[in-house]
Amino acid sequence: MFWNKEIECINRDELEKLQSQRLQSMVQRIYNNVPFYKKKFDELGINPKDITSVKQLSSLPFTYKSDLRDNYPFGLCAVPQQQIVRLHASSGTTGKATVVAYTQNDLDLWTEVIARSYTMAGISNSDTMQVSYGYGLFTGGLGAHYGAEKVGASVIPMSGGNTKKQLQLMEDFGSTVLACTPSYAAFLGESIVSANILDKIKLKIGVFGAEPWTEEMRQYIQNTMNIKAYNIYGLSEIIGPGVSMECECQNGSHIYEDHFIPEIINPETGEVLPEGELGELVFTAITKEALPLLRYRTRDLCTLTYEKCACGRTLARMGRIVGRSDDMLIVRGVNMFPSQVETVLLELPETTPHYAIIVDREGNLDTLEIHVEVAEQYWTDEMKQLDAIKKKITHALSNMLSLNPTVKLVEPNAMQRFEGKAQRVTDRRKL
Ligand code: DLL
Repeated sequence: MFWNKEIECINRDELEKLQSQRLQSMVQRIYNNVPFYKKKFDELGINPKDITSVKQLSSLPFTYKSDLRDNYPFGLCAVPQQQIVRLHASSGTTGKATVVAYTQNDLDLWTEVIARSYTMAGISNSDTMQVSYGYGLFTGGLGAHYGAEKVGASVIPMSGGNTKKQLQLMEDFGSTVLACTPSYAAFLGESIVSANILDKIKLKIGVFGAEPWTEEMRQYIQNTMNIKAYNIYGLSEIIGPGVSMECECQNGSHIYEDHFIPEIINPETGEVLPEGELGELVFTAITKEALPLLRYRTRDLCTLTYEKCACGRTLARMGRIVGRSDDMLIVRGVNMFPSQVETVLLELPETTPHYAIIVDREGNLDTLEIHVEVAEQYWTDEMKQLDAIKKKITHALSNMLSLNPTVKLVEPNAMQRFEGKAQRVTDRRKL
């Protein structure tokens, strides 16, 4: 069993003590072993020996994704190459990949936090887990894989894609748990329904993450596949999936604070925000050996609460990621997030969760086009009926966004499906 009650229900004063000890030793380690951090500390006049409490965290410098890129590939590693046993990388839209390294202890830690996560969702050795995240440099596949083995589940290392085979093995092997991105889950769900095999599959739990998804998307997936869907969060730079996970209360995701210290900051000023305020999530990985990042700027926007959860856990909970500070679109001066579009569309029965947002510029004016796929049962050759649907969607989107988008209706199954992370926004203004 990986229900680590001693830690997950820990008294918060005790937790603070543990975090302080770990932070103290981490700060010393990065100062001694990573020239990048030594230089930063020296420039700021910080003596690592003076850092003895988590209360001092906000006085320490941030680490940015650009720091990893500038020190590509291994410049921020705190251990010699001989101790590194695994490398992963995440590719961004621009520039070089972000490389992350693991020692054996880091891999054990990763496996442990995923095992704790799966246990939180009620997954055990009685389950068969289909891992449909990509295996490879992306941390989704292998992360889920080792964690699932640790809880004793029978693991099917499917990787992403080949949807027909996914359904066949799901049926033949009796998969009870599905692990993939929410957008692929939505697609798999639709494929199960259209193949008319819902009564032949045994899925009961889904653990989905790697991209933002809304509560409406959760309902859509749960209803299509008749499962309970859980949110798992993480990022390669901190460890991969398993930085936080939802418990059965599904009221925020518990952060494994014994290893990853969260902060919410104002992304403009860097100032730490009070509990409950929306801002950028920052993590310090206090126990990682190969890549112990200090105050890493995730760019993910969410809230934090330290209130004890109804499940008994005292670990901080993060709200859903509402967007990334670099995902926010400013259209005609108005801030908008793709998740707002998803919320609106999934509340309307006429649409599917497959959509695209296209921002462009005509002259000096931004244009916003939203391509919306019509649900099969609402598609018709009657222009009048389609016009009414379009009007309804435009009205709902305009209300939510305070913008007047041009809505284009797309026929059922015509929008692109994604097997990994979905790419829904095209901003032609930047091209
Ligand atoms: O996506 C790790 C992961 C794999 C998490 C599988 C969960 C499941 P990266 O490729 O480095 O790592 O991307 C990290 O993905 O900063 C968020 O913007 C986004 N993200 C990950 N999980 C969630 C989630 C993996 N549950 C980036 N909700 C993060 C919203 C998420 N966004």
